[in-house]
Amino acid sequence: DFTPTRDDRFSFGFWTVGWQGVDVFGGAVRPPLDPVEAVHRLSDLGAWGITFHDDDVSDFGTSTAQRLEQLAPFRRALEETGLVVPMVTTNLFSHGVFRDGGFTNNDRDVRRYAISKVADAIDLAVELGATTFVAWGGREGAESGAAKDVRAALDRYKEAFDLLGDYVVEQDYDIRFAIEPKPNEPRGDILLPTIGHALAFINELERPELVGLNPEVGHEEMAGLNYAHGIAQALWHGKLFHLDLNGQTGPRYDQDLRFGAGNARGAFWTVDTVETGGYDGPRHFDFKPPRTEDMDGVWASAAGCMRNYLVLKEKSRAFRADPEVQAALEASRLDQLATPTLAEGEGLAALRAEAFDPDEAAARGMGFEHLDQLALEHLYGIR
Ligand code: GLT
Ligand code: MN
Ligand code: MN
Repeated sequence: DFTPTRDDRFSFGFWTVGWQGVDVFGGAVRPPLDPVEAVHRLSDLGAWGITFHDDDVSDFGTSTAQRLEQLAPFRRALEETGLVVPMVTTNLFSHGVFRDGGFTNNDRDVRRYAISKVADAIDLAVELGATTFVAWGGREGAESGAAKDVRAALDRYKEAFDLLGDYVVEQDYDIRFAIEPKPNEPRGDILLPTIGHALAFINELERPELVGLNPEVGHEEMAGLNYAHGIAQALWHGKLFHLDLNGQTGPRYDQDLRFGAGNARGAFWTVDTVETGGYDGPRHFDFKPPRTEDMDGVWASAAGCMRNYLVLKEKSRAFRADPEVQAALEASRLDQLATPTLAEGEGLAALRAEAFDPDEAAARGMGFEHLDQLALEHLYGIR
């Protein structure tokens, strides 16, 4: 069956099940959720971990010492259930002080405050055993052209990560940063809008080895991009440190549907890539149970994320194990793609001396339609 266990390493942001349904057009529709209850409910559903922002679990502006004191019941719940905290992040977007962002705010005093807030949250993260620190720069951006000098803002963005990278090395902390791209919302245009932009940015940092990605399904799809391809490239660069799984239906506002809803075909290839591509981090869900739901609906939505993942994992396994699929993969020459273009010891001269008939090659079909039909039949449940 598709019952999650700890071995599946499913984790949830506290802000997901804790979201009260506040949106641009209306206020809260659900009561506040106690983090202690979240731990117990998620544990009962079969989750393995819970993640949070500094301000999710204690008030904005609280010192790390006070936060740790306030977190005592939460930590007791973790001990009772065995749930872990694999990732922690900072809220640099809710308070009005971050109206123009944190690390790239035009105001220098705000940037200095933002960096120190993140340093505090890193201390807290390490104290709770987290090894990944997510950085979603949702307010780093602009609505208009002259408002932001993008090159200066990227200098400041780099300055912040360089400083915080030095900090974790000096403290000998076992934690890495994972940047979460998003193209827009809440800003008109957000800096580091996609996986590709963020990868290029990381290569300009002083300690690139400490910084990777936390790509979210919906955020890449908002930009019209293929999430499975995006995380495959991040894996190729050794940069898939963490991920945010959820659902989205094409380029529109950030829907944060439960995983498997929205673009179901995309979800199939996402799971296939996560399971076969060498990713070994948490399967982390970042969704928002729709505002239509009461708390029963919230837990149904959370359970659905995990169940859909496990269903798609089984479908991916069955697809890969199907002899007809294996024959179709070979007919589509996936094995050739995996073979280097040059043989050992060969150089360009060998290629140039080769007799090749382009017309013969041009007559070959690739067989992808048959291959994809098999994939869809597995997804549709008839194979
Ligand atoms: C916020 C955002 C998410 C980010 C979270 C981490 S908070 O809910 O919409 O995509 O992952 O800061
Ligand atoms: Mn996210
Ligand atoms: Mn989102």
